[in-house]
Amino acid sequence: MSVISQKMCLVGDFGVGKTSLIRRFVDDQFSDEYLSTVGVKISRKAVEVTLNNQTQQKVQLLIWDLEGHTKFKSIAPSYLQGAKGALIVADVTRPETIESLTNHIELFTSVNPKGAILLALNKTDLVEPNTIESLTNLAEKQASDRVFGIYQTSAKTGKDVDTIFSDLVLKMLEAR
Ligand SMILES: Nc1nc2c(ncn2[C@@H]2O[C@H](COP(=O)(O)OP(=O)(O)OP(=O)(O)O)[C@@H](O)[C@H]2O)c(=O)[nH]1
Ligand SMILES: [Mg+2]
Repeated sequence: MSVISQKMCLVGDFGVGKTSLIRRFVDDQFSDEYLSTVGVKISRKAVEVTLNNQTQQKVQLLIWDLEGHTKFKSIAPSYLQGAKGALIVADVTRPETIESLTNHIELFTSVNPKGAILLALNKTDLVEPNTIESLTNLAEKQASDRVFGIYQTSAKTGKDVDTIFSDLVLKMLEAR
């Protein structure tokens, strides 16, 4: 079976849980400690997915963990180049991180017009279900047609973490 190499990026405001989602997916670990990412860190993971026509495909994922965006510092567009997909992350305990989803979506799409985007509303272990619901509605308003789904995740409990990565990989392969 041939192996395809695919690049994806994790994008979002600082502290929303980008590094934690990757750590949960790649190592199945979580830490409450906050070590802010400086620049970019690339992780690798081999996954196998089932395509629409039922064939198995091996994928070598290159997961680019980008440092959080702030009002004063936006991420370098060159980091996004060549990515077939992005996981754009917000933090349900900080609604302002949901409001900045639009900027992240626009930046990623300007570099990769055909790239697939998944929105992850993270840290759902910390808030009530009705709060999550109203924030999901807010996120829906930010979504463009490149966004194929909005997921509610927790890097702490592992909720939907494998799902966001595998669903994004499938969309990235479709867009090829
Ligand atoms: N309770 C809870 N805490 C989380 C979750 N995800 C991340 N955190 C915590 O939030 C803080 C920031 O997480 P990071 O993964 O470092 O966030 P980041 O988006 O990579 O941050 P930058 O690299 O600074 O952009 C850490 O203290 C994590 O332990 C989650 O799903 N639930
Ligand atoms: Mg980080």
